[in-house]
Amino acid sequence: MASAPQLSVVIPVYNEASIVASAVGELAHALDARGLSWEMVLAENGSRDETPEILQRLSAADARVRFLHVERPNYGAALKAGILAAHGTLVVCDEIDLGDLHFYDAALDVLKDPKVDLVVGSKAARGAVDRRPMLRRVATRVHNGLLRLLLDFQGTDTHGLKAFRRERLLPVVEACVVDRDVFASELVIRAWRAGLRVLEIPIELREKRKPTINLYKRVPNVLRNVAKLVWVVRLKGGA
Ligand SMILES: Nc1nc2c(ncn2[C@@H]2O[C@H](COP(=O)(O)OP(=O)(O)O)[C@@H](O)[C@H]2O)c(=O)[nH]1
Ligand SMILES: [Mg+2]
Repeated sequence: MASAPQLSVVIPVYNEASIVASAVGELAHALDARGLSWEMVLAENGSRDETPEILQRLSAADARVRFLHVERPNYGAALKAGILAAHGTLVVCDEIDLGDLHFYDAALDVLKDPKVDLVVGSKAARGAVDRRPMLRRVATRVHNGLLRLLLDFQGTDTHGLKAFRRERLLPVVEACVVDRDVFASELVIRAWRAGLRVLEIPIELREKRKPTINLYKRVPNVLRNVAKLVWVVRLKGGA
């Protein structure tokens, strides 16, 4: 790579053949329109559909689109690998069904303030709009309530859109111990506990397709990883 881009967009991708090409195309177009130098790191793992082939094709057509492939389906591991592979001064963590340019604009604006390290797009902050089904909205509240209760989390959301200064967050990312869904929570909680300046901004959540992962199937793993986090961060004092 000639020089580091201003922005790396990191997106975990899993079985997204129906939307991945259009989502990447729309995002590339929008980033170009903003006059930014950028790269996209698409961290795919374990897909059983055409997603890897589509990503291969997209990255062959545009060197700024990078494709990371590992075998195990694991959202957190993919996100972490993507962040560690990113080169940009700033990083936006996005999801392939979101691509919310309002968040990019607002977060990059907030990050002009050199004192801010991490911006979290919250689906549950005052002013946010969340049109997902009731059960998923409740799950977000319960998850974040648990984090508040067990880990002194002070915010309203940890999962989903984030933007940060790569160099400031790298040690935090490297310290993270859990994977799957809870990695995203660990990243935000550790950043905050490490004294980094974290700001939340409300988002309007619109998914480009229906959720793919069954909510109930995620619960045992989330609980196990939250318990592990409580053990490592609070009881072992590994903050
Ligand atoms: N690499 C990878 N990406 C995943 C995995 N599960 C979900 N994703 C991606 O993570 C993002 C969010 O997934 P989604 O199904 O919308 O879950 P939600 O965050 O609960 O809405 C999308 O870009 C998915 O393609 C996984 O096991 N591995
Ligand atoms: Mg989604």
